[in-house]
Amino acid sequence: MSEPTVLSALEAGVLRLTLNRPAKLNACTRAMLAELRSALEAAADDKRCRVVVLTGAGRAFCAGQDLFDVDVPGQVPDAAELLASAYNPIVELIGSMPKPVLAAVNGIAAGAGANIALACDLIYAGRSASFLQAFARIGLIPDAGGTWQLPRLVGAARARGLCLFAEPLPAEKAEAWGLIWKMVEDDKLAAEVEAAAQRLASAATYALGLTKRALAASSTNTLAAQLDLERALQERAGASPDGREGIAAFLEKRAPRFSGESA
Ligand code: T3D
Repeated sequence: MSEPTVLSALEAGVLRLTLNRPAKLNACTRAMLAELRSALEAAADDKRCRVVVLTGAGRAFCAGQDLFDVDVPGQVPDAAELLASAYNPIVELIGSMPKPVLAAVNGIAAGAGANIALACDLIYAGRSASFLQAFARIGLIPDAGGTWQLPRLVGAARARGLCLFAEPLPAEKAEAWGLIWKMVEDDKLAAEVEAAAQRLASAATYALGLTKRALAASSTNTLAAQLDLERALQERAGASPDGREGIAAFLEKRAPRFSGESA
């Protein structure tokens, strides 16, 4: 049997998903996208999983769509179908995942690979990593949410430059521009992400999921609508076991023991 193109390991609340085609810089085949999608779907419903970490095997995070993975040699794939059936659901699953999703960008993240990383809640990158909106190089437009994420993360001017010039943005500059949460030295990346994942795996998972929802809604809501949404979500967080535990622990001057359970 061939090796899975997505490695999956769940330990102490942390699900690690590793894109696993290192010789091809983890370029996405349809098989890999299907494995990633089903792993994310399972993670969303799995109470044992409280954090997801997505990374790549070898020297790259992901080089985007595997440009050799075509049904008919010499023909371009049906991009609309590929996006609708594979990339878009993955980006939406990451966004709607009721728990944090961390990207550990261990090398280049190109094309849709960059934009899958940008869909994650917290993006850590090694110093040698870079982010490349490669699409213009091959006559395509940025997809997998790139045109939505980039202006919001780095502003319109930088988004245009990244997309139109299609040059790699080094991790250090990505951090300075606010594209990612943190750049760390390459040899510290795994440990840094592990520590963050463990910390989040013992946090109030339900409230973190609701926080993701509130932040996502803010880009289209009015202030009044957002205040309403915060009120509704806070009611649910406050009534949840972790909401009660958090306040009890504060009053009792002890560390909280969060279960991650929903209301
Ligand atoms: O119609 C649609 O497809 C719609 C969907 C679009 C979504 C997309 O993601 S489009 C964008 C696709 N990605 C790219 O255009 C990036 C292509 N890759 C590169 O430009 C370069 O590989 C990198 C800049 C990422 C890294 O360069 P370098 O010099 O470090 O590595 P390399 O030598 O180019 O690549 C190493 C191997 O990985 C090589 O294989 P080989 O020759 O050793 O057998 C190369 O062919 C393979 N590889 C890298 N990227 C891809 C790939 N193979 C297939 N597809 C790739 N995207």
